[in-house]
Amino acid sequence: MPLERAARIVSELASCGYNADREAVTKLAAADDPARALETVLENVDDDVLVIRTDHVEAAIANDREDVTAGDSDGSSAAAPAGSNDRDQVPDAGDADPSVSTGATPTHSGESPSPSPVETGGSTDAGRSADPALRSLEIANDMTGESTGTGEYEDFVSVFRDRLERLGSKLRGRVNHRPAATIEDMPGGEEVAMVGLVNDVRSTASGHWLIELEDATGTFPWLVMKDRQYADLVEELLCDEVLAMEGTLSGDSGIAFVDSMFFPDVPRTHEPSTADRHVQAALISDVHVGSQEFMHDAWTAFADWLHTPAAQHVEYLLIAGDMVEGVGVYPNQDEELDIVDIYEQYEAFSEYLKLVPGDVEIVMIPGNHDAVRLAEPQPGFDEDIREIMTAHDARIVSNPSMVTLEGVSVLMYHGVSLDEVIAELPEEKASYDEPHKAMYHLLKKRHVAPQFGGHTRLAPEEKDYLVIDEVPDIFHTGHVHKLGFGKYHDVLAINSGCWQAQTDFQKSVNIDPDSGYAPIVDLDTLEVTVQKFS
Ligand code: D5M
Ligand code: FE
Ligand code: ZN
Repeated sequence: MPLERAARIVSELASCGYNADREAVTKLAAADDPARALETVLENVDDDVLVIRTDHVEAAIANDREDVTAGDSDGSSAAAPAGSNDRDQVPDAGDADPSVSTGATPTHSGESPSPSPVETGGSTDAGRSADPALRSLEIANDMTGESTGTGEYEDFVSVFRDRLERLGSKLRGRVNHRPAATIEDMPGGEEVAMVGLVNDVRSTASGHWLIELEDATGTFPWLVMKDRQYADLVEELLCDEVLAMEGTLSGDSGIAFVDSMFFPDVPRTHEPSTADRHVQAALISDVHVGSQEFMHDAWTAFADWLHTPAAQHVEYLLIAGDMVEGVGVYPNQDEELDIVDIYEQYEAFSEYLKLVPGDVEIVMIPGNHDAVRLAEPQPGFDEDIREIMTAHDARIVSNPSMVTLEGVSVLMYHGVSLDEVIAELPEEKASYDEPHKAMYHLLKKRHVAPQFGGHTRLAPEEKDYLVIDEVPDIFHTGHVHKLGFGKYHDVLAINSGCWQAQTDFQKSVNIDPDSGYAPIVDLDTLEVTVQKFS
């Protein structure tokens, strides 16, 4: 079957270290003797070529014809090219075993492969390389190479000052605020408001809530009465988030009773931007190459699918962290490692990335399993690791980063703080089963990791890169290995699943991961379809 043939060609090229244009694959699959054509391409292509293009295939086919007419037809098969011995981290991609390609066809839902041969699409197929000039990809908030923090006390002061300044500016127009130090000198019984960081949340003996707000001048206590409508909001609060409170001072001006609370939030008037043409992005994360649980077959099926006509509009691939399983991330993790060397993990990951068509634009940020500092913001990979992954010319940026694809802004963040949001908030407001709802809270707080000192480690920088300054059109996270998406004030929140089957740890705590799914976003409508590959 031609589709399988195309998929097998991709796998075979990858096993020899090559990526390929979609059109080149189509041409190879359409050749009279694809195996021979492939072999000729591999024999003739220059050593420095990383991506096989149509002209390589055309040259090879022409070359081959000449050879055949010259009577040289040994008929040897190229079904299983050799030369993959130095790449044995990528299991059986080069095998002649058709199982590598079958995954592409039957496993995904709703998009049954066209029964018409791929050849008919041929080189004029309106593939994703039709007009690369229509693409645009911009990156903002990338702090790679910009880290200035040394972890000193002053750095913490400046990062929190910046947070309060920038998030406070979204609130100051909405309340008649006063600095903490001034409030205690105001007459008792007055109306008062303050913008600050949540310093502490405590329940009192009588069941009310005491919230300490801090600004640059000091702290002031605010009391939320248990029977007030805002009592419900108190359980959503995280330490170090920025908000505004409005209320009435007690008689001795020692405390204020909360009447209203304001969050930086996404304005309800927010209107997302969309692309001017039908183009799609695949949003994934948590590949975990190097783990025994990495799902080779699902990934291969996904990559094969990307080469089919059904995926021709997928022109961007965003990967939100945890490319590899890493080393020493959790206690006893080594017992579940398939590849124990971190560099070899990236080498294997790079081979898997080569299965993705060469004309798909890739952006990746690191996660907590990757080989960069654990504290956030995490800079993009260093040179050693970039060099391993040069084949695809991916954009490697920090966690978090704002990526704008044809006018559609996507805030990419790995998602470690989601564990915290889920742990702190009541189940109906944030749970592993509905990870997008946990993301809504980060949007409301306009910060990807508000709470300092818990799960999420923060590296203080001059500026708080974790503030969500501009409202994104799409918010993309991963980390919790659960697939979920939905809209919050018209911002599309997507938490991608993973490419790792359930680990022993996850089994022990009853986490049932969503493995082998690729959510695909239409950038012209912001609609999501989910492709399943496992
Ligand atoms: O995270 C995958 C998910 O599983 C995320 O919600 C954290 C959780 N997880 C996984 N392993 C552990 C251990 N050993 N302790 C605590 N939490 C864990 P990932 O970043 O892929 O490991
Ligand atoms: Fe992960
Ligand atoms: Zn993670």
